Amino acid sequence: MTTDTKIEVEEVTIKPVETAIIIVDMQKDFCYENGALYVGDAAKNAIKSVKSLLQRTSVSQEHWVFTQDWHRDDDPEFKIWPKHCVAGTDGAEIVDELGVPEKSYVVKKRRYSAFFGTDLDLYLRERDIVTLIVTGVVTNICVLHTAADAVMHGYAVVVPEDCVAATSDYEQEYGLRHMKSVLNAKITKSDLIKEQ
Ligand code: VGL
Repeated sequence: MTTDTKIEVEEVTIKPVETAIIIVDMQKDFCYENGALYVGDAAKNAIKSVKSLLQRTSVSQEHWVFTQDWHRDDDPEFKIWPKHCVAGTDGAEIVDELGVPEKSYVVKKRRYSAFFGTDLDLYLRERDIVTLIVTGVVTNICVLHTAADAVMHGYAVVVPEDCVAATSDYEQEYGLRHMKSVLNAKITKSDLIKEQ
């Protein structure tokens, strides 16, 4: 499975000082083969792409936001999905490859959207952020719902397709298509993101 889709990608120019990078749920339960809800090989490619995006961006580490799905043991979401990302478990840890910098912000969330029941909007507004580069897993689930809430809150959303992953090409594509056509997100590739 590849992360390439038939969706037309566009070059995007961002202003680093007013941009945040959201790294959604890059956790062991989703990204490692022995994880409780493994996304598949596409997640490994996404880790590499996110890592290299973070290495070359001049967006401040303070504006890198790592989200963690962080469930109670009896979370009602487990009626939909197998148990995953239970608070405090190893599977809920962010993948070792990314190494969360001290200055970065970690948002623990119980629902698909990183805005729901968290102070993410407040954190971003206090820093005058207007654009979010949304990356991570799963494209059609937490990435999509976070992107949707971001747009509802008035942020411009950019999604580099190589930095997001889903369990099938179909889901990758419909997630991206929805973000593009319904949310007006800019769909790009990480090497097509230019800085002003
Ligand atoms: C997710 C399924 C269940 C995600 C979270 O991170 O996209 N997917 N919980």
